[in-house]
Amino acid sequence: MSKSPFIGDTEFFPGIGAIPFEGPGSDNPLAFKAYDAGRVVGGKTMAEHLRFAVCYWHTFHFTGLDPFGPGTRHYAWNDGADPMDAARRRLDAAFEFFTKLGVPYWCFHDVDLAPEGGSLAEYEANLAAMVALAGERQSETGMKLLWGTSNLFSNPRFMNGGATNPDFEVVAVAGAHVKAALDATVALGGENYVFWGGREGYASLWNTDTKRELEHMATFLRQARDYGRSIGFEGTFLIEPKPMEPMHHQYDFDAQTVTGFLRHHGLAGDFKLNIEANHATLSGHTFAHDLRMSADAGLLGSIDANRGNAQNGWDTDQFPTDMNDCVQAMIVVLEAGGLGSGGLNFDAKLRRESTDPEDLFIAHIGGMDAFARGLLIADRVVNHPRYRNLKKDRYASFDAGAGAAFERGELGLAALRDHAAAATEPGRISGKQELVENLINDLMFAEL
Ligand code: XUL
Ligand code: CO
Repeated sequence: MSKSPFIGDTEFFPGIGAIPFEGPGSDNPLAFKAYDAGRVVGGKTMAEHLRFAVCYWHTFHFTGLDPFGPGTRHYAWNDGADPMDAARRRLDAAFEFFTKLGVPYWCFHDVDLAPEGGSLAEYEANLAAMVALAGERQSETGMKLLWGTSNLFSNPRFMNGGATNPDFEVVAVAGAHVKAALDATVALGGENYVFWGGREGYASLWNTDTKRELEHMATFLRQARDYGRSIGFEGTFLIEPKPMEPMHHQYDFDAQTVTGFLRHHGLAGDFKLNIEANHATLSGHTFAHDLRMSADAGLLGSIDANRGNAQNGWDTDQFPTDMNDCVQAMIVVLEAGGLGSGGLNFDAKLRRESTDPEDLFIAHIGGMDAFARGLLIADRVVNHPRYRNLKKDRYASFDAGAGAAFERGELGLAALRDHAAAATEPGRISGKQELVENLINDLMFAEL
């Protein structure tokens, strides 16, 4: 592993070194207070549990543009007229950032890494050149790729969708881009491949054949799976649900919708879910709800860690700092047996008003500490007898006798009727919600 404090010729984050773990007593904003990569929790290190990733798009492209004004941050790697030159400088800045922060993984879209250029051939050549360079940077630093993806939503040609575009010519370009992004992901040893269907949905039912578009989506995903497997991709394909924005309605609405779709089309297993906190809340659920539904289906693949703003209705992609969210999320992850080949990718961006170079570090440190604390607290919760027994005891009537026979599907309505007729009126059994809520607060604020 390279010992140099930065990669390439230029240091893009001067004055900031490797972020140390200083523990809860520290008030250094550029140190971890809770994330101690090697600390063992429940038999695995924090690094093994959390598998943090930095995303390329928000971190190295997004300078603060919003619908009311341009970006507010100056990123030196964007300087210069030649887009491939900027791409190479951005890559060096990214690997400097990853290694100083001390995350093991990164994630990218094809067009984050390399400019698209003016033709399909140029797009493929630019991407291949940047992938070769990224491969070198990975071997120099030990960084790994959590997932790759193709951006089928920014280029105006994709305004009506990629895989579900009503024009076959656009579907063909989408296929070419997914092929190139899969090639890139395999070349970089990516452990997963993500589909976020930003424009796979509709703006109006008046002009959309939803039945046909959903069939096209399934066919496209099947072809992507088959191509990926044919070039040696052994990782997990991930669908990232989101209900809306940019479209009025997106087909991958939420975890349960995607689970039903994958099962209906025989794709579950090859495909799992990448749950993003702010997408779950946009669909009217909590982050933990969509994680729980995915885990229950055996399809929890990975997480895009961020948070929304409870007072508005769009995707704000803020860094995750809400401890209730992080604790609940990590409880689901621990109960699911971990994230497998997935990880915690910070699909989060700085606020437009955060303009200091150190803010990128501070934001990620806060997110990593929040999930590290979440892990420590969740580990206590799932091992606490009062928590463990609550659900077990609540369903104990199905463990034996008639309840177990019902679960096996052996009791019809007539048999249920006879059982009820022979029994007395059921008693009221408290749900104990407040008891468990209090327990979680007690465990949250006990010493870590
Ligand atoms: C958009 C979003 C994407 C996906 C990858 O809301 O979350 O960045 O994670 O395309
Ligand atoms: Co995301």
